[in-house]
Amino acid sequence: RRKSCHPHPPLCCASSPEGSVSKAPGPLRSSLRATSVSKSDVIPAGDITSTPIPEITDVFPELHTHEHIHQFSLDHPEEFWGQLARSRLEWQREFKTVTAHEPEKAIFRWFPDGQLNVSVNCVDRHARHHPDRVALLWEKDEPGQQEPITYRQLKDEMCRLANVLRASGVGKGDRVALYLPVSPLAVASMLACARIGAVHSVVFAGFSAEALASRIQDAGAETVITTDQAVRGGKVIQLKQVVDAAVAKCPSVRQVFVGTRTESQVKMGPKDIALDKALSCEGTECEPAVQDAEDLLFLLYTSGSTGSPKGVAHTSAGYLLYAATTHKHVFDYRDGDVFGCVADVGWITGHSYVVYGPLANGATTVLFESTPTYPNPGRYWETVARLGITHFYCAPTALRLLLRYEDDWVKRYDRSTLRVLGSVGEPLNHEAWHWFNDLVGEKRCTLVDTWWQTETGGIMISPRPSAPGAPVLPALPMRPMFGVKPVLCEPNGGVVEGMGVDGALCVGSVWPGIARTIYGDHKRYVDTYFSPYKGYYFSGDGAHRDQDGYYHITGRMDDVINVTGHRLGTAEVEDAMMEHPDVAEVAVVGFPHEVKGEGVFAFMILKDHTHESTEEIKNDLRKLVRSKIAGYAVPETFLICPGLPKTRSGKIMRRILRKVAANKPGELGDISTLADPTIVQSIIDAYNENR
Ligand code: 6R9
Repeated sequence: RRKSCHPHPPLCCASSPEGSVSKAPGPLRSSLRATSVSKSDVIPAGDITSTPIPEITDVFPELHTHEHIHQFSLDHPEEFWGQLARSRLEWQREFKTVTAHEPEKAIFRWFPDGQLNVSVNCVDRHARHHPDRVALLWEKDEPGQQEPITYRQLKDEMCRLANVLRASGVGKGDRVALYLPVSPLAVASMLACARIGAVHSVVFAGFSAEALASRIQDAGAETVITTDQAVRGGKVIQLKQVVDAAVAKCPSVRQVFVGTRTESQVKMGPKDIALDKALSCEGTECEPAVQDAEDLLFLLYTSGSTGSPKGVAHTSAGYLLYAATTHKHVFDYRDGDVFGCVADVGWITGHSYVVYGPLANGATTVLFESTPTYPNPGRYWETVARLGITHFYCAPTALRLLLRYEDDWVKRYDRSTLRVLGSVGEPLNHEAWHWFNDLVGEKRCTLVDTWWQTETGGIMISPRPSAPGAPVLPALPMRPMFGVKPVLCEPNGGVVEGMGVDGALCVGSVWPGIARTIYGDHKRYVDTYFSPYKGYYFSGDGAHRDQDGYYHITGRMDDVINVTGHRLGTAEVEDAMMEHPDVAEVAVVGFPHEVKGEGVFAFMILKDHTHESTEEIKNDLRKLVRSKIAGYAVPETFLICPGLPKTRSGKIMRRILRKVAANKPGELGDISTLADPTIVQSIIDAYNENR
């Protein structure tokens, strides 16, 4: 079926005949070759020819202060975002209308009559102005190895890949599942989808075959892109094998493109296509699809409190504008900076601040494939020194892990290039804030604790942007972004006014980055985000507004827990555990964990007729959760109890279990509404015996 042709040296992957993977040369696939690139090779100094992105005060010179601009963005969202969209994005057809929302149906439309292609905005226009500027700096898992990819190279590779997809029948609106390591191939694949109007669904390459399969099925994806293997922290992960197992359960899949990361021999089946060979047949020009502003750009699956993970759907222009604007103004990005966000591309942080935000702004963005402690706890800071990183954006869980090691792991590396530090994913506690700010940033960098969600598309609350010189306080995200109006609500739906108050964190404005729906289930979107508090978007988090009007996040209000920055629905873990034949009932809660933020704690009742030893059962359960979801979802503790605390209507009172799991039996509160209050003491006894 496929053309046979002379192999170009492809950028991403090796060409591979059926059944094996050959060793074609190519800059991006020299994965195991040591490349020593000096700092001067990778820093894009001297090639900055385009006009830098204006500061917000230059865009709105008639508004004199930050406060005025923020207020203007809330009072006149159409003028505010319209002006930014016109000046910062390249349109195929200019929009006339800025918004056409139907709030009562939770339908939001930004720039509905405008047309643009996201890949042109992220690549072509920069390749036109500064083709030799480094777009991607791939920090590979193998210590000391990096590969710079220029905008010209990225454009060529993206186009080749887009041509491969098009030639294979992938068209506008088709969903493509990406199961890939953090690599230029992952970025090129996302952009190639955008180029032809296909919708990518990146699945974090740590998810199990079953989790991948359910995401492929929900999206109805017919095409998958993966690699032979992945390497992370020196360990090999059998990506292709996981995909094989997933695809076996997905009849919708008709083709799997297999790129190369490690040059291992992988078995190729009838649906598998060697990506390098396919790429070598295609040229480096690819006409971009004409895309409506509201055409889908991607789906990203995330956990909710009930049911299966939901496909959060983002569209093109609004998402891109919001990712680019927040990247510029929260991080004070300037031309020539080297932006280091170490998130995996499988999470929203990777989408918005590794790929779309930085590339829309023509930045040099780092792709970090490794872990914070490989080969040692100095990895992050050694990378900062070697690549000349100016912005370092990571998760609190990594900071809490690293601060346990000697300060020398930080101090021995030159961090003088750093200007801005950022944190995302979970609350940043004081100890980690000070370690990051004082030791890593030497108290001279700006540290932004950024609060946002998969559903918000980009940063919503963060110390910057703000008035010049405005204070940054430890361990809270502080201030709303332009266009964002935080609202705190009471359980009865009323709005909590004033300062020094707590409530459910809602948003009372419509910003361009808001997710438009849950794929295939708009009702669930409405029910989850717009029904709890009428007229507002509900985040699922609680917050405190302090005396100065700054926001503190108090944590999730639903049954979602946050383990090492990964969102996990307790119901997902319970569902997986219930598949064990010896488990009668189970309730999973989160508990405070020093490094992970939250750990998973499982209370369970076993069936009477169990023959296996309880240790065997626990081992089986670990395997089960790992295979159904992922390693991070495996409970730290399995506690066998005689019963669970239930109300008379049979609802498990999780707040009691949370207190037990946190070892705070003195703070149980009122337990009189339980059907059997005596059960609580027997659970506490079981907990104490288990310690
Ligand atoms: C970007 C991202 C979203 C949930 C969110 C909240 C928690 C994120 C936070 C934070 C406290 C911060 N969260 N940032 N909590 N302070 N700065 O993480 O998206 O994976 O969808 O998670 O993460 O609970 O609701 P996502």
